[in-house]
Amino acid sequence: MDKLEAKNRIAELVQLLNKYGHEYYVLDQPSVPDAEYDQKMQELQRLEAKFPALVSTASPTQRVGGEPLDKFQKVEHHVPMLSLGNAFNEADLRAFDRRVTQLAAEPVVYICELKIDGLAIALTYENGTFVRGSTRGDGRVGEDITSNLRTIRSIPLTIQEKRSIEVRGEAFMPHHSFLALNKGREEKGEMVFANPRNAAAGSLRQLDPKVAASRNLDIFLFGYGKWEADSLPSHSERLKYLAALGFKINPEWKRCTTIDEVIEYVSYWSTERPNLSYEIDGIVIKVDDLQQQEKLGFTAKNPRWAIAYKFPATEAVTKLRTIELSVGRTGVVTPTAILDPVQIAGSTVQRASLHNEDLIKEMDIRIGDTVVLKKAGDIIPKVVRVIEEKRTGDEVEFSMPKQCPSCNSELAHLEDEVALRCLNPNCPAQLKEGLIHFVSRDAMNIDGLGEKVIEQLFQAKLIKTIADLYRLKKEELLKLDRMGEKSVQNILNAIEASKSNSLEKLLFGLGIRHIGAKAAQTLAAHFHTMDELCEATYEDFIAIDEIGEKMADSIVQFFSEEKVIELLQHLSTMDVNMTYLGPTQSQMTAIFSNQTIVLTGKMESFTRSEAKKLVEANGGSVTSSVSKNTDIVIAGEAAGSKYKKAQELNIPIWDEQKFKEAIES
Ligand code: 0OW
Repeated sequence: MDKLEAKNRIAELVQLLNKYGHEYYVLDQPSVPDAEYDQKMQELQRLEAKFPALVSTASPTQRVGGEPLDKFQKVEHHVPMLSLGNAFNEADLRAFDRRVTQLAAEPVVYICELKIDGLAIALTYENGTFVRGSTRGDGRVGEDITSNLRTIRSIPLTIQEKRSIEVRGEAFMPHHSFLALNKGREEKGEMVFANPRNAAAGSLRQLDPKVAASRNLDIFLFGYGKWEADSLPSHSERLKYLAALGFKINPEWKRCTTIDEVIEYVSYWSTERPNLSYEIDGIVIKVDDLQQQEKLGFTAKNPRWAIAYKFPATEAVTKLRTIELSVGRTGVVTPTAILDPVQIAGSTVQRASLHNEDLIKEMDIRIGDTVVLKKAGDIIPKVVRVIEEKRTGDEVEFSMPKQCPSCNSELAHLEDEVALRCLNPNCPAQLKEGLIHFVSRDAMNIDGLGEKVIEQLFQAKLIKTIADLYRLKKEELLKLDRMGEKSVQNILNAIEASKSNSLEKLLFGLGIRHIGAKAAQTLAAHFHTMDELCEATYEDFIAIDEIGEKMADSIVQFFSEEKVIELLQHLSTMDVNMTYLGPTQSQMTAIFSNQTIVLTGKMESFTRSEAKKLVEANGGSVTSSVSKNTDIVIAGEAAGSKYKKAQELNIPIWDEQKFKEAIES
């Protein structure tokens, strides 16, 4: 292929891939399968590698930039990025309506929008190409974070008109990304983010765009910044125009002709909010007509033509009874507050992670304290503060033990970590957690071997190492409680089936420090067999883009351990596959990938909407009625007709415990 042909093909691929990206990330309506997108992306990468002079900034291969910055440049906003005045109740909203109507001296129509809880961003396009993105900062001066914003797939690199415009919106982290990010950080003994907003802000303030790219951020645009005058008469027309240009607009906006309608919209989303896959902290109400906006103008800080209704925080007060310690598979010792059960945001909470000793000391949390609880990100219960005035003097200060609660080995802090770790490789808790991890969905996916079964097998000394799983006998399993013939056979079949997994699942299941599912996939796809991996050197690993120094060190050290070499030999003799079988989207997605789930009955640990969110965060979709297309019915207490229908249709029925185990795995 000569240069001209390459130029044409590259232009064609860039246009196609940006179109596919818009369909997938903005409209959520992909028109081609992932495999076709990946194949065209690989063709473009090959052509650009052959003809580097033909690479354009609009190419989707250029989203994750080069070297990390050493600092962010400052950017001045020609049109200040204002904040919003707040309303906290119906009376505030009616007062806002009276003020606006009086000042406008005529009736006004409002546009209501969900108030996305992320961070405000400005995007500048010149001649239709994305050239700069910045944070709001103090409203007048922000930081240039263009390289990080380029990694957000729903931000178009070029728009449908070759015009110059600055648009504004809110970048955010969807719930499922937030949950996955915190889970990974907790496992690595790192500090977790308090809520999706902090996680999004922290991600966009990273100097290395590769980090931002890994955080699955998203954005909704909500208005103009600096623009060449256009004849659009209203804010709602602008929203439609921004969508036509290729921007992602939140679809829930609504035109309200009276303040009563606004109040109705606010009340609807106050209850519907937990069903969203992202965090909102209120509703933004704006006058729709742009001339009326002009007439109303601004105060020093806020537009007079807009207000933010803020939802009341979801908090509750309860007593901290005791602090339990758990030892994770990486040896991290995590303190958990055990609380008097309390209702908060629609579900019963009786546990809340306290993360580490530093936090307990910082907040001076004592056993017996009365504490304020909040649901961060609407899912994770968090101890916000102690109510000291309620102290009686009987409260007991807490200190982390010096010994591991499971094996009594000395606990230690590694390097600069806040987490306290048990370093004993034979610690029963770590071995057990390691087995739970090994059988979990993203690892070897051995259905039926949930936490409770592993616990029993471990206590009965039927398993200690991973290899023992493949030696389990039918009569041994039959001894476990609530284990009938059928369940035992299902487990043995699942163990046998796991031998055919592709290498990346085994690799992730081995629980190598700093090697998550994504890194395992990268390594498997790169080395193809376990032998190649075992023979690879530090240099071989560090040469792979996604593998950093810590990860390379950890892999080399892991494969040099005698017990690992022995384990791999055992697994190989038991015909556990150790070859990369090539990724398919379904192999990489989570528990409920492409499955239809029906929730019924009352669950102890989750509200209906939390359970729905967790199903969606793990690749499934929730429908309200049971049909032949239903894959699983998850039944809490007092499940009614749906339970019966599932039995009639012979659809698998999971109880809450099984759902929890699947999610936690
Ligand atoms: N967070 C939001 C949101 C929104 C702007 C326009 C003029 C003043 C506020 O979803 N939907 N619409 C606006 O409108 N602002 C929003 O968020 C603001 C931006 C700055 C501080 C808040 O994040």
